Amino acid sequence: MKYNGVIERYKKYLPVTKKTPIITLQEGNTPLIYADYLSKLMGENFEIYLKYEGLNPTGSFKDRGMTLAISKACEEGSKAVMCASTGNTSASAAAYAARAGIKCIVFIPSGAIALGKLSQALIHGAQVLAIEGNFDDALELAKEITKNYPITLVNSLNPYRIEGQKTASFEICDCLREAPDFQVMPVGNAGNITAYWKGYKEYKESGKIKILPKMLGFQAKGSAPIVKGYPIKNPKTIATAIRIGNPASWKQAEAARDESKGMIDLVSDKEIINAYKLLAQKEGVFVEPASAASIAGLLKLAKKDYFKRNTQYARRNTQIVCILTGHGLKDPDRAIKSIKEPKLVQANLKAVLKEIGC
Ligand code: AN7
Repeated sequence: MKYNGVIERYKKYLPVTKKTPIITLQEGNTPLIYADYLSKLMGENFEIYLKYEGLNPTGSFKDRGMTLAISKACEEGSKAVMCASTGNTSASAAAYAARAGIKCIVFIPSGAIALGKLSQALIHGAQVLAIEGNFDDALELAKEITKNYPITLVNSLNPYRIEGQKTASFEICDCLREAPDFQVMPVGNAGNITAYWKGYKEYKESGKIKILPKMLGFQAKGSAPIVKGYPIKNPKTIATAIRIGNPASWKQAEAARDESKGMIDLVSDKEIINAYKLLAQKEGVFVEPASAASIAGLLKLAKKDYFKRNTQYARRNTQIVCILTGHGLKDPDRAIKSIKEPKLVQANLKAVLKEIGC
């Protein structure tokens, strides 16, 4: 049967009816890639998997929630949607709104979103306003406006976003035939950790899985309000997607952490860049910097023997799933800045052979 996106596949678990118009780009069904290099690096008895969400239609996990948010907005007769975004939400909202034939307005922090994401919001025809402030300022504006005007907010405060995004945990469980022991992921506005945890709990209640994973979330060091315990006024990090100082789903993220006996910790920009290069060069998987926070977190905890100390099921290998939330091509500038630029060589055989050491 033809695959037709996460709503059709998981409608049993989603707030849709026969009357809901399904606006889809066939999002979801992303690969769960076995990480050879990382699994070996972690040592015997560990299986590391990469949930490559960068392969969604607009290049990030946001499409899972956006298909449902836009479908429900259409069902309710909305003619316009709005979001504040560090980039990926705006790219996704713009694409799904275009497909639905409704207006999309996005607020982005001026000068602080990656080039690929900006190009997406623009080419899909959204009205893009660069706000002279950070993401948190932009979100406050979007909340205020959508409270008073007939425009639907499609940030993850919109509960349909969370509902759609929880389908990623269903896919992981369907693939492994059980939940993993640990799930590692970046945390920004904290909608995604909320969604995954909701998904795992629902799958357990429905008898599809027997265990629940420990949820391990990672914020960037200069933007780590949940780790620090207070909002950050001027969040900083090269991982622009997660440069968020006052997450909307703060409480729900803490609940996911506490109920699962996991943790929310931080990683430095340096650790993020090292993990970003390692993933690209050892696993062949190109992600944007925010997504590399998952791998930076995995390595940070591994160094402290966290996984060995917290593994409960000695009978089988310990399975760890790392969520890779966005594609590397979203932020090509960062890739080029992280590596030496190509060397200029004359167009003659001798010069080229000398350069490549032949
Ligand atoms: C690649 O697009 O907040 O913790 O406005 O783009 O659910 O916020 C993006 C967030 C991780 C964090 N990885 O997820 C936005 C936005 C990538 C992201 C996150 C984002 P949440």
